[in-house]
Amino acid sequence: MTEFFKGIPQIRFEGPESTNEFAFRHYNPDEMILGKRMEDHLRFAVAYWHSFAWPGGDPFGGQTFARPWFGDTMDLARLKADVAFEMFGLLGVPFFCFHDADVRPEGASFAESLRNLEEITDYFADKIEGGRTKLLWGTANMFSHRRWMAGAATNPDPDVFAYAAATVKSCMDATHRLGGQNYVLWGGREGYETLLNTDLNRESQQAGRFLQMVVDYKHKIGFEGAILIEPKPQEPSKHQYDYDVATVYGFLKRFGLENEVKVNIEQGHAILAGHSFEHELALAASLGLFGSIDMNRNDYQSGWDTDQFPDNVPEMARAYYEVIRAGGFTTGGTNFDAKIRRQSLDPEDLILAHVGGMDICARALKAAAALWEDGSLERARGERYAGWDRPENLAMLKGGTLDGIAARVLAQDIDPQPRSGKQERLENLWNRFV
Ligand code: XLS
Ligand code: NI
Ligand code: NI
Repeated sequence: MTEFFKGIPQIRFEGPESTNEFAFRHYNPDEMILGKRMEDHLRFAVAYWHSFAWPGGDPFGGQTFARPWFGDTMDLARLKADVAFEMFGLLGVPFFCFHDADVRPEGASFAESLRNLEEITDYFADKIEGGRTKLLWGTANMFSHRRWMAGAATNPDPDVFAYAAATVKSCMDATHRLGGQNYVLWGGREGYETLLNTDLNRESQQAGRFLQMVVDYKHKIGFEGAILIEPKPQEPSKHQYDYDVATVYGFLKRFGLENEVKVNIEQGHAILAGHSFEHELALAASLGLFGSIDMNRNDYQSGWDTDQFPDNVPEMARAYYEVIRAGGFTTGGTNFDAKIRRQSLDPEDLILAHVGGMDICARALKAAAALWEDGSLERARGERYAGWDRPENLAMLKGGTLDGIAARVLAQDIDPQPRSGKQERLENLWNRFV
C-alpha cells in the first residue's frame, strides 16, 4: 500500500438510500440487467493520463497538482503505477487504459524510451496478474512531444513517420503483452493548422498506408483485440482528419479497411463535431463500426473539450440506449476519459469523481434497459416503417426502377398522406423511464 489514498475505504454498493459518499448508490456490478451483469454491460475503465499524469494545467496556467510520483525516473513511474492500481482496486473497476507517455519517462533516445516502456509493461503485467483490473486499451501519445507538432503518420517529414511507426509498434506490443482488448489511435495532430502549407491528399495517403501497416502488424502478432480510431473534429489541430464517425467511415472505405477497424466514440468529441453522442453511436452501429466509448462531458458554455466527468443521467441514458440497441459492448467498454478540475487537489477528489461518474452511467443504463425491455419505443419505430413490409414496396428497394415505379404511381393513383412523427408522444414515453 502507498500512503496516497490512506483512509479511503473500499467503495461498495450500498443502494440508492445510502448517504455514504464513499459508496455506490446505483453501480451494483452483480445486478442482472437484460440477462447480463451490470459490470459486463458497462465495462468501466480508468484513464491513466487524466488521473495520474495530468499536472492540472490549463491554457493560462501550469501545474496545480503536487503528486509524489511526478518526475522523470523509473522509480517514480513505478510509484505512479502502485497508486494507480490501488485506485483501480478501491473502485473495483474491471479495466484501465494508457498511453506510453503516461506510464514511462521519455528516454534520451528511442531505444531508451522503449526500454522504459518494456520495464513498466512487465511491472503492469504482475499487477494485472495479481488483481482484477485488466487492460481495455493501450495507445501511443503522438501529440504531446514537440516532434509530433506537425503530425505523426501525416507529418511532412518521413523521419517522423518512421518514428511513429516504431512508436505504435512498441505500444501494440505492450498492449498485446498485457492482454489488452483493443488498440486505439487518436490523431490529435493528424490534421493541419493551415491549408497554405498542407498537401491534403498526400497526408491522407500516408495515413491510409500507416493504418494498413497497423492492421497488418495486428495480424502478424496475433493480437485478437480490435483496432479503434477515435474521431475528433479539432483541438489541438485546427482541423483533424478523423473528424467524426462518418468521416472515419469514408476514410476506411477509401483504403479498404472498413472490416478491420472500428471506432472509439467520445462524448465531448461528438459535441465538438456538432453532433449528439447518441447520433455518433447510432451511426457507428449502423455502419458496423461500433467499438468502444470514451465517457466525459464538455462544458456547454466554454466550447472546449473540457473532459469533465458525466453528471447528466438523461443524456447518458440516450447513449446507453444506443449501446444496448447496438447489441452491447464486445471488446469495448466505458473509459472515463475525464479529469477532475484543476482545483480538485485532494486524493479523495479522484475517487469521488469516479464514484459519481460510475453511478451516473449505472443509472442511465438501468433507465435505458427498462425502456428497451418495455419495447414501446422499438414498436413505435417499427410501426413508422411498417409500410415497407408490403411486397410492392419491398420490391422498390430490390430491383425497382424509376420508370417501373413511375408507372405504378400513375396506375394506382398513389397520393401520399402525411402522418404524425409523434415526437412529443415518444419524448413523454422516454421520460417515464428516465
Ligand atoms: C483527446 C483524446 C485522447 C484519446 C486517447 O481528446 O480523447 O485522450 O482518448 O489518445
Ligand atoms: Ni478527448
Ligand atoms: Ni478520448
